[in-house]
Amino acid sequence: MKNQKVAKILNEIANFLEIKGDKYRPRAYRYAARTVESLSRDIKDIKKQDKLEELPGIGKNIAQKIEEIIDTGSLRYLEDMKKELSIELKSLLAVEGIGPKTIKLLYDELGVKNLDDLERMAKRHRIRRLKGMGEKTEKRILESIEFARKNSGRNLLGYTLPIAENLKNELMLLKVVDRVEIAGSIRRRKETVGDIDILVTTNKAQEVMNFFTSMENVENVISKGKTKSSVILKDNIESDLRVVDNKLFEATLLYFTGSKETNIEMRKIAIKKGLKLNDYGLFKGGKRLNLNTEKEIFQRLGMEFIEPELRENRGEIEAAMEGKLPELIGYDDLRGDLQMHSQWSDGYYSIEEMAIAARDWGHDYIAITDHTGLLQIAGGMSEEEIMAQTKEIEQLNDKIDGIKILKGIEANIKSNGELDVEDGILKDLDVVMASIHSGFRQDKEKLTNRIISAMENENVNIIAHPTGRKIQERRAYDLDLQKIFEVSRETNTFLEINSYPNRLDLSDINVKRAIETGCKLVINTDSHKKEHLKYIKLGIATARRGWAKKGDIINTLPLRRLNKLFN
Ligand code: DGT
Ligand code: CA
Ligand code: CA
Ligand code: ZN
Repeated sequence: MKNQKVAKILNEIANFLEIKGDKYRPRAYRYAARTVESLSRDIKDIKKQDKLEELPGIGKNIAQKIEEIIDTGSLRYLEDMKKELSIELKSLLAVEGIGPKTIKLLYDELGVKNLDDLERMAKRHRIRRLKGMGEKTEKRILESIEFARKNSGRNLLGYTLPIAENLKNELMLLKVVDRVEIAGSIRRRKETVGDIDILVTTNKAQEVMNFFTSMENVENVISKGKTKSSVILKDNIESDLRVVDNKLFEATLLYFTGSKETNIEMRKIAIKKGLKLNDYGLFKGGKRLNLNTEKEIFQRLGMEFIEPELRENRGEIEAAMEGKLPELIGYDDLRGDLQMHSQWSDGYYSIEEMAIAARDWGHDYIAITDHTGLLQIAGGMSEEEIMAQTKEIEQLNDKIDGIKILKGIEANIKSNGELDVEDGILKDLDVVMASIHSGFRQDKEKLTNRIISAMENENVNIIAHPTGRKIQERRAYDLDLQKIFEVSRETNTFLEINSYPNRLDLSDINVKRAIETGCKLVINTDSHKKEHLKYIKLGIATARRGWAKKGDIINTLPLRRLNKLFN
């Protein structure tokens, strides 16, 4: 977490410097950020050993800034720059097609500081007149402002969950604390979350509040009360802590897990049964019923237990009333991971290192799916390299016990729908993934047909990150998804749930639609480092939020049956 945070701050400095018109330093900070991001060791340890300056791209000046970030959780230099410019960089960057250079132009020429300014200027057609902008760009900016508004201020689940779990662990260590649970959108595993909601039971509320508001990771205390406190963490996210009676714990947990919409529907059902539901439990005629678990409360309302991931008022209440909820895929049900990268393209580790890490994680099989020729920036492999890699994998399979490495590839779907690797090579591989990495802006029909052509290639097994969206960064390509789901089912080409924190692609809603169409899906991490293998949990969470059962996901199968499916 520390490494990521340091890298984030260094990148932010680069952005601000760029807006100030600095020519060279932005590049230096970005380079340093990349160095920190790709470290396999904790930056704190490197600092302790006084070896920061030995890292590539990190000189005395940047090393001092990193030390300040590690020591204090923030950086004076950046805070000053933020005050000086008062530009809402994060939300502006969330607008599609806008980078630091454009923000500088918009600020210098039109005084744009935030999304409202941007929208006003676009509507007045002031943007199209700027150098290098044009009518099309202006239109695209207007279209994606809503997207940016919706996203700014929210945090990726994948980066917030570990912070929340750390808080939970720290609170559990307190002797006076009995039970701790993360609630809210994190418990529901929503892809982005607004804050970290935590619930505890204790008979020493004051002591817990004192601890919570003075933890090392607290930047700012917003409020401190007997049963409720809120703080801003140094990770730049708010956390709310609520203390309840032991007996009320699960009733309150039910309420604080939400979603708000689900809560409202459940309250209506209670009313229909002559009961009242609130954050203290279920009441009849003013008297609290002695129901102390979520399960008991659901049961008394005539419903099946609804897993937190389903509580979004998307039909789960009706299904629970009718006893028709699916039995969701479990967090331990996967046997393998079919997308990851090695040093053969843009991964950080050798195939052997990835395989051993995956085995230790508990997988029975993995596929190594490096990029191919067209993707030069990601070190795409030539056909000779693909064949050489195949040999290496065969040797490793003889050498390493306890995991089977499948020979895979992530081929590019070219703008005409063909792949950038010959069929003669693809047919000898175990797993062929195809995906779009360029030409995102084609029209809906072209993009849809590109993916369909790839699915119709009999060598292709999986379409990776099918919609190309990046949360808070890039909208999905314009696709006729329903058609893609149908062809996926007919051709037995499996769509991926990519588990990477900013992808989660297919999304929960699209997973549900795909399954309703009869598609089978695959959950992969797209790991570029062994440290990414853990993101598989996010993919599983997305599958669960999309109502997926174990049988809907092909990598729950043992290898023999999986291979049959691919042939
Ligand atoms: P977030 O933080 O925006 O990602 O979403 P949540 O769902 O975590 O929302 P949050 O933190 O505002 O509140 C936590 C839970 O508390 C929410 O999921 C349901 C419950 N809650 C909050 N406000 C209301 C409300 O006005 N009515 C009802 N019925 N429940 C509420
Ligand atoms: Ca929340
Ligand atoms: Ca909250
Ligand atoms: Zn990819």
